[in-house]
Amino acid sequence: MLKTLLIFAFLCLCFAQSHPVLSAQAAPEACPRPLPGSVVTEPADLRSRNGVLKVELTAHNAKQRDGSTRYCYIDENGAASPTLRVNPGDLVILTLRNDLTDFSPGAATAAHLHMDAGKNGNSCTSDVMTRESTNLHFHGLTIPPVCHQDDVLHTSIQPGDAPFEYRFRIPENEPPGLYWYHPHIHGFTKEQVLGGASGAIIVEGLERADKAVRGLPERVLIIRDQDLLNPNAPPSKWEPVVPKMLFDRDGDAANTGTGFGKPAKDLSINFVPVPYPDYPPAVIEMRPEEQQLWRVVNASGITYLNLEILLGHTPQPLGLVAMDGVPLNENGLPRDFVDWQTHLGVPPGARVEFIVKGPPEGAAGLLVTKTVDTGAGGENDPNRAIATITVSKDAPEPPSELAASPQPLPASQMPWLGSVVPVRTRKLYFSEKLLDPNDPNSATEFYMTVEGQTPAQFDPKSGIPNIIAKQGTVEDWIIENRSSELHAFHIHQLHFMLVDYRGKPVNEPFLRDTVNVPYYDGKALEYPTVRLRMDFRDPNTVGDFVYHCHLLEHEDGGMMGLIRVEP
Ligand SMILES: [Cu+2]
Repeated sequence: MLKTLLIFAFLCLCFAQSHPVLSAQAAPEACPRPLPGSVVTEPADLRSRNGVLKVELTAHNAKQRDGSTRYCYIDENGAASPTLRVNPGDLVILTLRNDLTDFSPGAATAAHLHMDAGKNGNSCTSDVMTRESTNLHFHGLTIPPVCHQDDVLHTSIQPGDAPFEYRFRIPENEPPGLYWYHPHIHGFTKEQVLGGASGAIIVEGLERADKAVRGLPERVLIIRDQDLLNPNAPPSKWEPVVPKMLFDRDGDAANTGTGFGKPAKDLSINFVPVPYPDYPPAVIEMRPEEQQLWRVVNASGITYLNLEILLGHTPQPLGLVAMDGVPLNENGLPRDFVDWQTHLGVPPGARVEFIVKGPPEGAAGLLVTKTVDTGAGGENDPNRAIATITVSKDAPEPPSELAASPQPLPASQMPWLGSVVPVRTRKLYFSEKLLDPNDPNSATEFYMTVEGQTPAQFDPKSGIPNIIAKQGTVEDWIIENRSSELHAFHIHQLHFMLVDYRGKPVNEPFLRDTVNVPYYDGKALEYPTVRLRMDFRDPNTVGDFVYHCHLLEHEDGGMMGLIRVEP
């Protein structure tokens, strides 16, 4: 009898394997997500061993009943969007397999086109960028912009291509902190990132740079955005004002200027959705008055965050220690430096790492994002809850904890960026143009232009750099915003220092890789600007790479430029 059963089981297995329909039915749901109101859990941690982090990721997507498409990275153990934990000097060997499907109407034709176009089968030079192409950008890391490392200009992996190997070394001098990975296929980045294609990278050792975080339990929180689950719902009755619902030129809910109303996108925290209009908060469990390090990525496609933790109506102190992957005391501020704030603005793409103290026993906190004024042409980012912070003595601890008595990080060998004289100053500007100037609802073209050049949407095929810089130098870039909405300037491969904001010196004593450029209000005599000190000293910055707005519909729409750093 047993033998018969075994044979039967074997037959079933063979049958299932040769009949994709059957095996598909048995397959688990692709890109599953927690329900609204769920407890926030940490992504799985993948740690390097003996100086090597080996990981196999597959990019999946799945069409939902509501018409949206989810994207996810699944590793060889089945974990979704794992956190890659590396030390400076480690070798990363990451293979990426593309299992994406183009679910758009007319997809079959597009698929055939790409199979012809991508015939050379070389993911380094395929140049084919379609809805089902993918690749990876390692946001914030100073690694070379070349194929198999951090090239996004030509590297494109198609479904059916052999698994593609990324192989790079984390620089010995990479500052410890929070970085992230996401696809960067020109024209289709927004769709994949909104769908959930992103994950965290941690360069270990923040506790070596800043004593204040030693021994703290740490949490990785990835805040993503996605299309509204309830786009037609009226705002919740508790909202004090019901603003007029307008749409911006991208088709998203426009900035109402009230802090209320329909947001452009829903948010999620570690994939727990917090949908409009009631924003049922996710749940973060802590022990009473426990201190933790929260490492937050704004992995949104277009949503600005302005994070605050409320206890009752009182904003709680947030102890900022690192931004965009760089400790705030990188430039020699005290070894235990903490910048205590009550709210933290985080543009799309940026990261903040801060100390949080849990509410006292019997109380609950609320993690919220406060409204961000994105300008008359910007999207609506209203006030809304993200997660309640509940406390109990036996709340589970996060799986990772920073070392309690590490070797202090040696001081940086490089002179501080703020004290280096720039070799030149360049001016670049963000602008937008309606295709039909008489029709405010016509499509928008997005530009990022070097002053003196003709505004043009980024053309990945052109290969002609907009800027040529020399490795070993430092330059000042003035970024101007001639449009009526906020943009987030980001450059690959390097960090910069914010020198002036709106023409006023700020000389921030720390570094960023993503910064807000304030919008033009239509009245001021001059367009608003920021001045950035750009650091091309590292040999890893040699090559061709991009700078762009990190609001992904702007980036996909052409608000991007090409820089060549010559050796
Ligand atoms: Cu933008």
